[in-house]
Amino acid sequence: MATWTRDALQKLIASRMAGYKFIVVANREPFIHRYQGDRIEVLRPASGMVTALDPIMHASGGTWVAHGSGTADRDTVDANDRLQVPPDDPAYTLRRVWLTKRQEAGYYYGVANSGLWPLCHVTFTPPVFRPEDWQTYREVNRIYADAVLEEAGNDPSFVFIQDYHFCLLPRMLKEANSNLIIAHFWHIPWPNREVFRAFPYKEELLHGLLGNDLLGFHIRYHCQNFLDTVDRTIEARVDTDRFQVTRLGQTTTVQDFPISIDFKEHDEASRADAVTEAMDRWRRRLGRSARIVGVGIERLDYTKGIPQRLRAIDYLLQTRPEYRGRFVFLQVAAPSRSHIPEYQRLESEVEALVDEINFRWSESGWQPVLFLKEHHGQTDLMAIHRLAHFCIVSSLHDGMNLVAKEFVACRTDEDGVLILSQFTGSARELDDALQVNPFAIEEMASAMASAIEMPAEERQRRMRRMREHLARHNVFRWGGKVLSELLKFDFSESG
Ligand code: GDG
Repeated sequence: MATWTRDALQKLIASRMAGYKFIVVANREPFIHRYQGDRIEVLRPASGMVTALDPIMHASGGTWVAHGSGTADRDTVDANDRLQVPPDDPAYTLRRVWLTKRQEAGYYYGVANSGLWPLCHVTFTPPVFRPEDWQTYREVNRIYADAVLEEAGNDPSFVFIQDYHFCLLPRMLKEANSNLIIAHFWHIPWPNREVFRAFPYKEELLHGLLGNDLLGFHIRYHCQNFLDTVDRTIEARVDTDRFQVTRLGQTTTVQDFPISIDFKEHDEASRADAVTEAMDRWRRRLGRSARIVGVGIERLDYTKGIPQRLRAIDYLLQTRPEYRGRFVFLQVAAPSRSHIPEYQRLESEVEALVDEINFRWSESGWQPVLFLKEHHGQTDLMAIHRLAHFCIVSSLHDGMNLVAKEFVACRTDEDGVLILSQFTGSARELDDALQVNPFAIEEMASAMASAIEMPAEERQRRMRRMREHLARHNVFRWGGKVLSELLKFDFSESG
C-alpha cells in the first residue's frame, strides 16, 4: 500500500479538483483573533477536527466557513468577512459567519452540545432538548447555508461539512443548488437506534442529513448504527449491501473513514530543540521525586473519563505502596464549553478528586497529581508526551481520539506505553496499546502498573508497530479517501 503524503493529496486536488471550489464548513474556525489589551493575538483552538482539516485546506487553497468567535475577529476580516490564513503564511481563505449570543446559546451550547453531544456518547449524561434551541439551530443552519451558497456562486463546488452542528445544512444546500457535491463527516459516534429514539426532532434531523451525497463516520459500526436508525425512523430505501440510503430521489452513500494526524509533522516537530528544552522545564516543574510519570491531555470534557482515571490512580497508590513518593501523574485539560452546567460540574468534580488524592497520599516534597486546567502550546504538549512513561486515554466513549495518535507520533524514541480505552475509535487500530474498560477502576490501575513494569523491549516492540501503522494511516490518507469518494459524484458530465 502506497503511503499517502501531503504531496500526494496536493497532487490529487490539483489534478482532479481543478476548476472546482472547495468549501469546508465547520463551527470552529482554525484561527481565532483575540484582544489582549490593545494587542491582537492569534489562537489555534484545541480541536481534533481543526487538527485534521488544516493540512487538507493547505493542499486545496479553498475556503473555510466558520463562526467568528474571537473578540478581534470582526476587526481582522475584509468587507466580505474574509481573511487569508494562516496569518503569517497565507494558504487558504477563512470566511467568518457572525452569530448573536442568543444564536450561539441555542445552537452551539444548546442543541449541539447539551443535546446531540451527550445523546451520541454513551456516558450516561442525559441530553437536554429545548424547543427554542431547535428553532435557533434551524436559524443558524440557514445562516451558514446562505454563506456557503454565496461562496459557491454558480461555480462547480465541493462542500465538506463537519459534524453535528449542521444536520439541517446539507438538505438546505441541495434544495437551493442541486449541482453542489456535498459530503459530511460526523466526528463523534452515532449511537444505536434505541438511543437515537430519544431525539425529539429525529425525522427533521435525518431528512437534513440525507441531503448529503456522502456521509462519513470514523468506524463501520457507526455507519451501521446510522443505517439502522434511518430504517427505523423515516421513509427511505436502505441498501445494507451498498451502505446507501435513498430518500426522495437523493442517494446518500455512508462510509467509514478513520481520521488521523499528520504523523510526519508530529514526528519531525517533536525532535526540535525547543521540545527538548521544554522537557527539561517540565521535569524541573514535576520535581525530583517524579521518577515515573503518567500523563493525560485533553479538553476538559465528561466523555474523556478524567474522574475515572483519577480514581484508578488513587487505587494504584492504595494497592501498590511501592509507587508512593516516586510516581507523578500530570493531567493537562484545556477548558471547554464551560457555560454548560455539566462541564462546570465536571470541573468541580475533577478539582475535588485531585485535592482528595493529593491530601491522602502526599508526603514530604511529593504529591501524586498535578492538574493544569489551561490551554497549552504544541511544544509543551509534545514535551509532555515525550517525557511520559505512559499516556492514558480513558474516554468513556470517543469517535476516534487523536491524542492517542499524537502520543505515538511524538515518541521518536520508540518508548512509552499507551493505555487506551476500548471505547475509542482509535482502539480499532492501535492493537499494541494496553486496552482498558475505563469504567473498571481495578483494570485501569493494573494497566498503569503493567505500563510501569513493562520491559523496555516490549515497550519498544509495541510502540514501533503503532508508529508503523500511523505512518501509513495518516490524515492525508483520510483526506485522500474522502476526496476520492467525493470525486465519484462529479455530476458535471451527465449534465
Ligand atoms: C472530536 C471527537 C475525534 C488538547 N488540548 C490541547 C490541545 N488539544 C488537541 C489535541 C488533539 C485535539 O485537541 C483533541 O482531539 P481528540 O480527537 O482527542 O478529541 P475531540 O476534541 O473530542 O475531537 C474525537 C476528533 O473530533 C476528530 O475527528 O477524534 O473522537 O470527539 O489534537 O492535541 N491542543 C492545544 N492545546 C491544548 O491544551 N494546542
